[in-house]
Amino acid sequence: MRSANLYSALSAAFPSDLDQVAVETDNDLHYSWRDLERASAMMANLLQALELPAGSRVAVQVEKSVEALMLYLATLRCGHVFLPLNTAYQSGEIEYFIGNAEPAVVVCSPANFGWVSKIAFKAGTRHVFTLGDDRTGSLLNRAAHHSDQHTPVPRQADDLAAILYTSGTTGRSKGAMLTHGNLLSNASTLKDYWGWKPGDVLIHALPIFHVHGLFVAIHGALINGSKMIWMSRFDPRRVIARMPDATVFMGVPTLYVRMLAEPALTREACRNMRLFIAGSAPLLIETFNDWMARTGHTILERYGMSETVMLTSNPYSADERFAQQNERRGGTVGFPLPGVQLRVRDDNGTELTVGEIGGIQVMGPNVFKGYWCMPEKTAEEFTADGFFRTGDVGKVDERGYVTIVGRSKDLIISGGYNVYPAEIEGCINDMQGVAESAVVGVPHPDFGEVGVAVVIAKPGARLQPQAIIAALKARLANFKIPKRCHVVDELPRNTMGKVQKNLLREQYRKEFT
Ligand code: MCA
Ligand code: AMP
Repeated sequence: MRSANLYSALSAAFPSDLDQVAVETDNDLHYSWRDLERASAMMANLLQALELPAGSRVAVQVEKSVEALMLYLATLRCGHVFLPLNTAYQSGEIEYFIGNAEPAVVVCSPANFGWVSKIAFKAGTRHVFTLGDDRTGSLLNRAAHHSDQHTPVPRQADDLAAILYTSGTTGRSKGAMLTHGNLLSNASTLKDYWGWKPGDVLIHALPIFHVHGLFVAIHGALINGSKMIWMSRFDPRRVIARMPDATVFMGVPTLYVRMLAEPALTREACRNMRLFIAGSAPLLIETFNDWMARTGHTILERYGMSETVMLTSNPYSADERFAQQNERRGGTVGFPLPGVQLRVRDDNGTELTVGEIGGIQVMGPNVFKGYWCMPEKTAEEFTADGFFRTGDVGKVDERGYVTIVGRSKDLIISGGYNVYPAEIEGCINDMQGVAESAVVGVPHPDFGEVGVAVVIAKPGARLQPQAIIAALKARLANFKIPKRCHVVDELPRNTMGKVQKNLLREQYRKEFT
């Protein structure tokens, strides 16, 4: 049977002239397609020499670099499972992920080797390598001794390629298991849907430990043999300065908001650009309209999840004849992608019709295999007839455009990162003198939404909001920290005694706007 290894499909799309530039970095390094191929082969040979069991996890918490991208490709090549981790995660968070996923290999930044290796060895990981963002570290030193020729290990479409941790609808983080088939089908669909063409150049300014930067952006460029202008971090001025050399940009709404604040963002600056894509969080209609007015470009908004990769997208429709019937509509996330079935159901599971609001359920070749080692959780999130419950609430209009109107899951999306109030509340409730807490998301001009913590003290205890924030910073990734904390006498409750978060959201709605 033909191998479905994702790397084979991606590399088949590399240009025939492998000496062309594949990645150009912001510190002016140029990597050719041959460099990607050979360096990832050396890393794959290193991983294979470790003689790990099939399906071993390779957990990676490193700063963004082209070598980190090569490590992802190497993991695919040798058929292991890539497990990327946000660089903001602190030791308690890393301990949970490593304990849960039991990776055979952990790769971390040289500066974090002390604490990460301690956690990894304690959890039974045998191999811990380092990888810096300046081409340093034991991973590269060791890979240098291996051959630069490597044949990708045959994989079936159903074999795991990656695990991405997400909290799904409730509770502790769950590892969403994505297969080679999930990722390849989505990448191929998006290549056609977004009209990728020869000569396209992508500005890559997103982190590479989540679906958006790692899969949507990188696969998009690789499967089209397109060059990437690679930015180690997002800087609005640098992105705008490079637009004349590029054609495609992808970002979370915060990136668009920040670029709009730059006077350099003009029609002229965007003259060469073909497509601006947004997702991961709701794009405000003001941002959509302002972008159109300033640049002449209509942002294409799409919607997806870690569990499903991309689900819906506004149309690309470069063909002007269709522009009127098939336009990109602000405030909507477009149509289900080809191959994706999407339906809206009420709480009783009854199918809703045009314009009615309910839970969004999906099915398709892109939908994940389940949560790592959590068969019950997986079963809970699927309907009897095999649809995945997204936890997003939305509607479909008469023309088929999908609009997300909210979420049934208690989730805050801040600057494109997911923050689970239950996790933050758990940390606050553990603090001395705290009786109870509630964390709610409120509008924020830069991050779209941010958390506000509302805390009640135990009788006789005196709590300082700043001390609560400082204590959280020591335990959690920085983007999860509530941007404000209020100590109050009581929380609003319903007759069942449950905290009414909707009232808190309303009360603090204008905190930042
Ligand atoms: C940084 N900070 C944040 C966030 N990022 N606070 C809330 N939300 C955030 N997202 C805070 C830090 O805690 C810090 O606060 C201060 O801002 C400066 O941190 P720094 O790292 O320098 O910030 P930055 O470089 O300006 O980063 C902002 C950013 C970044 C560029 C918007 O958050 C980002 O790259 N977001 C993209 C996330 C993404 O790729 N999401 C895709 C997920 P202090 O100084 O107080 O410590 S994939 C997904 O959702 C699905 C599947 C999909 O559909 O794509
Ligand atoms: P993640 O768990 O990081 O994969 O985040 C997935 C969630 O991000 C989805 O379930 C949605 O709630 C949200 N999301 C992604 N894209 C959009 C979008 N374009 N509009 C609104 N919400 C989005």
